[in-house]
Amino acid sequence: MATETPLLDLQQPGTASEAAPQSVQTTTYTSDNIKILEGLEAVRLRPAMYIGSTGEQGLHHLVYEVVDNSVDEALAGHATRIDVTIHVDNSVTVVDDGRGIPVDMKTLPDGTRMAAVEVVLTKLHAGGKFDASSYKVSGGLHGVGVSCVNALSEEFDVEIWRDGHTYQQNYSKGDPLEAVREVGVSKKRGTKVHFLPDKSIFTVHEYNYDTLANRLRQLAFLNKGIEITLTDERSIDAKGEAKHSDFKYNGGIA
Ligand code: 0RA
Repeated sequence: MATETPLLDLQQPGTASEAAPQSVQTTTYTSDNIKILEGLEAVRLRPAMYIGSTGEQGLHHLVYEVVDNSVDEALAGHATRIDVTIHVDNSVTVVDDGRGIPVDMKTLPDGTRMAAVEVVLTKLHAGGKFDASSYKVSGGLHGVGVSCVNALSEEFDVEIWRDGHTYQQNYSKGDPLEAVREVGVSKKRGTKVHFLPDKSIFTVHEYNYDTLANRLRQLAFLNKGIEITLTDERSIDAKGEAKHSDFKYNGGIA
């Protein structure tokens, strides 16, 4: 069983525990060891504050937000490919072959216990570093986090392949429908996110293939070596073929 990392880590920076008199509290809290976690209510109340707009740009921003998490996992050296699919209902799936979002149990500052993936998907992280500092910005509207996508989705499903197991959890409008559960074994590694943007929030409900393709091409160019694909199941033709793009830029001289 993995060692638990507290979400509220009350360290005493600059104080050697041996030197400090037992009865004297010298604790200094810095922004570095306090992780402020807020719920997603604010995101549904003021979506534009988090994703820029509730129009066409905001709708597409949801995809960029999810893909950025996978790009970060690739930049950390753990993922090699990212596959994006637009489904017939304009829901989107993003799959990567990274380590998989951790599923170990965490204790929140209020004592609630929750799987790490549920913390990632239901809490806004502000005012401090998140564990493993894996939530970096990779362009655009400053990685507001995949939890915002969850908050603004009618359906949001995550599947994780990690340590020989498959884990799943489903959400609606940011609320979990059940706890994270192990649903089987797997030799794969990685994360799949499937989401259906909430039609009551967005004023545009159809994804534009070229808009997504242009952004994914740009990400593949900026992050050489990562393979990023886009498949459009809305466009399946008589031969059963969907529109598809495959982006991969290698380092050397092409
Ligand atoms: C936090 C910690 C670790 C991985 C991730 C998050 C992670 C997040 C996403 C989102 C999409 N794909 C992702 N893949 C990984 C690493 C923890 C560890 O294994 O040590």
